[in-house]
Amino acid sequence: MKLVFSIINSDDANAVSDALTDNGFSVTKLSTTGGFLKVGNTTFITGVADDRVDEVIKIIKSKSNKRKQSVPNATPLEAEMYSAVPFEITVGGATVFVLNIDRFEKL
Ligand code: 2BA
Repeated sequence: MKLVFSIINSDDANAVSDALTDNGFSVTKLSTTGGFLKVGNTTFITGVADDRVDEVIKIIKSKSNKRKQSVPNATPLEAEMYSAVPFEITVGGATVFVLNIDRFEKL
């Protein structure tokens, strides 16, 4: 069994959650915050049989969109001066970690 952690844009959270549950996967949703942008994102935890991991990843991928995001530029130009020109980064669709589960029990 594996534990799939997927960090996705909160705008895609409902679509991912619905698609996973519709396909019979149990999902736990966590409200999380990215360390770089310091804005909210959503992390899903899914416990899944080894042979269904690819199916989970395929569903997450199909529902998570890549987006361009503007970030304020804090690059120092000279002493006490900073560039005001924002730069653009690509965020998403999903950051996925797959971990082994040593033991799984429902008590
Ligand atoms: P954030 O840390 O807020 O990062 C948001 C986006 O900012 C990232 O998108 C990436 O495009 C950019 N970014 C992050 N760190 C950067 C840096 N040091 N320099 C320049 N740009 C940077 P994604 O890669 O799609 O990541 C989305 C969110 O997934 C992240 O939000 C973070 O919450 C999580 N994440 C991504 N990689 C991770 C990792 N290796 N470990 C833990 N969480 C991760």
